[in-house]
Amino acid sequence: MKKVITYGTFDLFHIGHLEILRRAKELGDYLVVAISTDEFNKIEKDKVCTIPYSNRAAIVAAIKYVDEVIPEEGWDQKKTDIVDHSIDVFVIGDDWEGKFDFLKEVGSSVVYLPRTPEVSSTKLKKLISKEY
Ligand code: C2G
Repeated sequence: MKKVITYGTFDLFHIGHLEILRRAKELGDYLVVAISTDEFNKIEKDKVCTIPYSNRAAIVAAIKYVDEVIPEEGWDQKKTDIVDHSIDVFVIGDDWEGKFDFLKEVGSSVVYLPRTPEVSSTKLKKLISKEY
């Protein structure tokens, strides 16, 4: 079984998130998604999530491409995740191009996929804030 992992916040879930999960699953048989916790986002990513972790995790877990959801609590867990979950492929959007090549050291291939244009959680937040 070929196992794939990807990481993200997945706040205000949108087509860009769905498309990365769809394409990630195409690269293997089993997809693990590590979702940034509210604390990790706030402290490390300087992002305040609109949607709390529990809801973001439930939404992603319900997606047919996704086989398992785990929390992402820090920048440094990726190598451990890859070893502990016997991951073959690490996938993420190309906005991270080159940033995770070091994961090849623990035997995972590293794939950067083109982002879906024109959509982002930030844009959605701006649209929502204009309406209310
Ligand atoms: N994404 C995409 N197209 C978009 C928006 C996002 O392909 N229009 C992808 C991103 O490249 C990422 C995934 O969707 O692979 C999740 O995006 P975010 O929720 O913004 O995650 P991010 O803040 O990039 O967190 O340790 C890695 C981080 O957790 C990644």
